[in-house]
Amino acid sequence: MKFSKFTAIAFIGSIAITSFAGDYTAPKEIVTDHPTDGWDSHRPDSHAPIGVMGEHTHEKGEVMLSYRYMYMDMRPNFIGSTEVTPQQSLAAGFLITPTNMRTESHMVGAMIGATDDLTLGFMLPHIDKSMDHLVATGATFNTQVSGIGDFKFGGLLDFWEKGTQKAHLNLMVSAPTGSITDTDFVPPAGGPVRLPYPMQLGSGSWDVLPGVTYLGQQGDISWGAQLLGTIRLEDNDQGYQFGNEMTANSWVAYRLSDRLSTSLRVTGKSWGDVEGSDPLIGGPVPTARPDLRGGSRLDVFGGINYNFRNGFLNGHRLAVEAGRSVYENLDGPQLGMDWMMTVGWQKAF
Ligand SMILES: [Cu+2]
Repeated sequence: MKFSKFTAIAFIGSIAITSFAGDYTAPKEIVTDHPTDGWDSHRPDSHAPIGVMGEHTHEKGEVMLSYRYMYMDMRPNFIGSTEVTPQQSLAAGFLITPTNMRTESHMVGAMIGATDDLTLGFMLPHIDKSMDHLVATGATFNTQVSGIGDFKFGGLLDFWEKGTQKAHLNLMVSAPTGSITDTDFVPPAGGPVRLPYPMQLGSGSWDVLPGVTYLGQQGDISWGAQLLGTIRLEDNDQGYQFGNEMTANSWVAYRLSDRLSTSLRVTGKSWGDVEGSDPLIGGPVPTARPDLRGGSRLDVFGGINYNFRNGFLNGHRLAVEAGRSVYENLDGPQLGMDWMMTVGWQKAF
């Protein structure tokens, strides 16, 4: 997996080059076939970078389907804002430490314009997680889990529009459809045990995801900001709840043509420790400790949106975004986020 990040960069680069090549003969000035005085929903950057969710709304009667592939690579461990080696993580009082975690997610989504001001949204992920460990004896082992995550649904409510700027409220809910009782074979335990908190697929609780999103366009530039919370409404049936979360996204995008835009995004995220505990989650490993789950971090992403404007794929959108963490402060030892990417397809009908 060592050269995966270069694979990602190469992938983005090749999309960019292909797209630039495709647009090379286009006239210098951007000619849009959708002239509008207000918000232009047809430009490539009228959708935020693909790693942002719930960032645009639809007009009454519009339906949009989407698919996102997400990959996240987490390493190394942090104690506070200091990176630590696996040996230093063990020295903090553990017999086992995680060394790397990889999360893959396939997410299908639908959006429906119920009225001109209310868009309904639905998202269901399928998640694969894999975690590598080092034991104090020098042995290593891996655990894996795979399945459906939490189903998210709700509404996006437009409440403000002025010229080419607008804002909406995010009013989503997360249902506990992801498992929180997954097990895998753990060699030091000599058998299958319940996997620790970060390896479970869902929160186990009903959560609300309130937020507010602001968007603007001017000339070839567009920008946006979004504040999103995750509030756990209850303890799950295993006796705990994950920490509440707060995410602040801000981005700017540049429209290179009627089809192609590039973006830069900065995201700050903060999340709490696990409250309560699952009596079946244990072992001398930091991931089993409810008080070593919280943290905050700052991520920076670069992205590309591409809007097919003719031919067989007319109206389809493809987008890719990749980034890495530039600052982390974790209750640790806890694995930090090294890099992640999202590739997405969207089509409105
Ligand atoms: Cu949409």
